[in-house]
Amino acid sequence: MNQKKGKFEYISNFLLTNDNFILTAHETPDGDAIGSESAMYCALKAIGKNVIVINADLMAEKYTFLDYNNIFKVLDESSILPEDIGKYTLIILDTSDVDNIGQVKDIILSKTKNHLIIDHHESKENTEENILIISEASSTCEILYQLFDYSNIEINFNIAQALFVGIVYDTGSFIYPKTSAKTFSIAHKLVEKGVIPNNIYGRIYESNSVSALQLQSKVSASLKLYYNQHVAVQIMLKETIKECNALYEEADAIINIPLKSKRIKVSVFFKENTEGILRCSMRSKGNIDVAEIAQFFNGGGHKTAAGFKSKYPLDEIMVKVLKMLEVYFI
Ligand SMILES: [Mn+2]
Repeated sequence: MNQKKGKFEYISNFLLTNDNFILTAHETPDGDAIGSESAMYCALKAIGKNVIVINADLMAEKYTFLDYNNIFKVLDESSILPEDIGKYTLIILDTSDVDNIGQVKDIILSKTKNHLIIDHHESKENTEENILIISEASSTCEILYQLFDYSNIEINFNIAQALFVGIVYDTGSFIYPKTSAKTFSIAHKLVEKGVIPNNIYGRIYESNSVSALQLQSKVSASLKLYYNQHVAVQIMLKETIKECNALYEEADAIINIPLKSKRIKVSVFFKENTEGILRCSMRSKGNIDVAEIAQFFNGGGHKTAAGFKSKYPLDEIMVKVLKMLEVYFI
């Protein structure tokens, strides 16, 4: 607890006493990643700081309402970085693994003065003051609320709305395992700031494109069941994304569908992005630790939600992952 307080103090003091910040988050940024960046941007601007937001990937259309000032940038060859980038601090949000920030690692992290990490994914014990990881927090947004509160940064409506999106997204609307009394108490305070939960629901869950619906239908058709119907496997190839004229990130919720069946204990989703890079995402119920499997393949996550980038071809990695799950079902 004291160590946590020490880190809040260090990071809070760091934010107040430094002037130039670049914010980033993990590749294919989700609701918590975008919510964290948006909230941190607004908070730092409110205390007079210079802030840039740059991600490796484009955000899904449904989150663009959180880009209040139209400042979110995607890093590419034509990106114009500040000449004095050596005076900036990179703040990495919602991942503690610098290999998850895509090109930002090589193009930005290597040039900035220093960096901070704020995250809630399981990770190795760390004592560095610039790394704040609270793995019991439901979301990075939940940590940011506490950090702003600690730093006496006023939570205005825009900050509240961004934080609420991150919390709703990462808790699956207040139902995933890390949803705690603290999560609800923070959500309560955000709603008091004017956030309308039903409005957020509509924006996050009722704003998908028709392409996303078609993609879901094709991916669902790939469903195969293993281990006496306890494990569901779905596959999305890059051709499928193209056929549907959809975006890679529009597939992010498909993994949750199989778990709606009582019998399914693990949902595995092998998905290629449009460049053909293969990722394996896993979700589980109860005591099945998919983070352990993800870590074995150099990925990470939480006990019931984890993933990794595969360096093996699809057929090979599928066999390996199923083999590792076998112990739970024999
Ligand atoms: Mn998160």
